[in-house]
Amino acid sequence: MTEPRLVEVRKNVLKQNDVIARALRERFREAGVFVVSLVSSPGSGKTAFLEKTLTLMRPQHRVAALVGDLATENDAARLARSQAPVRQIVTGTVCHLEAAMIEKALAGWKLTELDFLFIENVGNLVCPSSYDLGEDLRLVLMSVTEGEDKPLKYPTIFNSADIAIITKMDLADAVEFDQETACRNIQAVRPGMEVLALSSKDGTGMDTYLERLTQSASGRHVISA
Ligand SMILES: Nc1nc2c(ncn2[C@@H]2O[C@H](COP(=O)(O)OP(=O)(O)O)[C@@H](O)[C@H]2O)c(=O)[nH]1
Ligand SMILES: [Mg+2]
Repeated sequence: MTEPRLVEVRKNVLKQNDVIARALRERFREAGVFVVSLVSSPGSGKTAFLEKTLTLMRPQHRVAALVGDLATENDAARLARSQAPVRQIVTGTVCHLEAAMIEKALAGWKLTELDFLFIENVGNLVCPSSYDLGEDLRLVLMSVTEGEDKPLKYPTIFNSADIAIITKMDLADAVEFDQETACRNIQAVRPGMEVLALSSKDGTGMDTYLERLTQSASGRHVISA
């Protein structure tokens, strides 16, 4: 039986994305830039976490960010407070970033002048999982206010990521967040997955995360001290 046409079209789009993502990965590698992407549901704290990351890293590293949203340039304005170069990608009706959007947004940027490039994806726990962006590391965020069961409900996004980040730990007690159950659920869908818990608000856990990040990057590239 022939496959429905819709499936065929989707497969071609994904294949096309993979070709561009592969070229991007090669460009990033040649330029010596370590690329980290962030995925999560809307409101999990991606922008707050990224602003904190850029601010803390900027004294030692050359950092920049791309941020995707369906509408507005609000997040780019928030991230720009870190003084790092930032560009907004407005996707309109598209619920995820694609490799071609990254390629276009990078126009004019000298990648060799960067150590780290961060990409904040559109807030969505479904669509971004299928699209490779050429990144070295993909972080999936879940906040303590979302409930411990999200990994069980959205396993694919956890499977497409390298590290799970539990955010808003400063609110954990107030919402009776059960970290043990959350971690067990993450391990159920992705055995062995690395999990970091932190707060962008009070800075808890940021040191461990930044150390982890620079360690990964130094394993791949020579980075500025
Ligand atoms: N208490 C607390 N609030 C946070 C934290 N991180 C983000 N928020 C708040 O959560 C809301 C959504 O955060 P935002 O960064 O816009 O999430 P995004 O949609 O994933 O980019 C904002 O009101 C933030 O101030 C955190 O670590 N602790
Ligand atoms: Mg955001």
